[in-house]
Amino acid sequence: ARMENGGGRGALIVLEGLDRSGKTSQCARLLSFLQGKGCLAEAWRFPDRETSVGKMISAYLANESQLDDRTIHLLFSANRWEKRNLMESKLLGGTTLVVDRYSYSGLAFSAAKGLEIEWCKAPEVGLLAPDLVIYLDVQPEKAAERGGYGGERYERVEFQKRVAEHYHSLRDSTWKVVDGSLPMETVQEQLRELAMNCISECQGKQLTNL
Ligand code: DGP
Ligand code: NA
Ligand code: NA
Repeated sequence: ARMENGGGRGALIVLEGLDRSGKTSQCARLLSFLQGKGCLAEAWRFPDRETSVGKMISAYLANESQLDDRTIHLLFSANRWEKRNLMESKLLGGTTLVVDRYSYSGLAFSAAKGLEIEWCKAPEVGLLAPDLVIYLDVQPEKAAERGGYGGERYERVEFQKRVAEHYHSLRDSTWKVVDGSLPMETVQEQLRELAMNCISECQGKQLTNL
């Protein structure tokens, strides 16, 4: 049966976690599940490397360019700002967005470099607040054993350990922590349940800002 949203808004669902925590594949699976249920849904990701700001970020991550820590922080934030209006109109139009990384990545990664958390938060204020943040919890050492690790700037175990500590301190009531070391299917089942509950619960709630 088609999942009716009664003309209501879509949910803003964010997945966060360390590099190689499994976010990207879980987002893709969650999207097909939701679409299979007849739910209007799209998968998004940040950084969005397609925009001109995103291309600067991508070059930085590939170590092809050097940027001051605050400068790259603001570019990551700008990359979310340039998508804010489209995001809002999709959500208000009833589309649920499953987003691979968001402002919490901005805070956790930049704070792990030593930037002050309050300074890091400032440019995120006014972006849309997620209805649900799912944190895929994987030990930094375990994540490092997964394929493809080590290709980009931040993919070093010592650094990811600091990122994990900052993520930990950011958790609030909208966060659900899922053990990302469980089998892929088990993780997916938990994500499906969290997402379905969130989609029905957000109907009566206003979209708000961070
Ligand atoms: P991904 O495309 O999901 O692998 O992300 C690329 C890398 O950039 C990853 O190491 C996480 C990091 N990252 C994502 N968003 C931000 C952000 O807003 N600020 C900083 N400093 N790093 C970020
Ligand atoms: Na990565
Ligand atoms: Na990813």
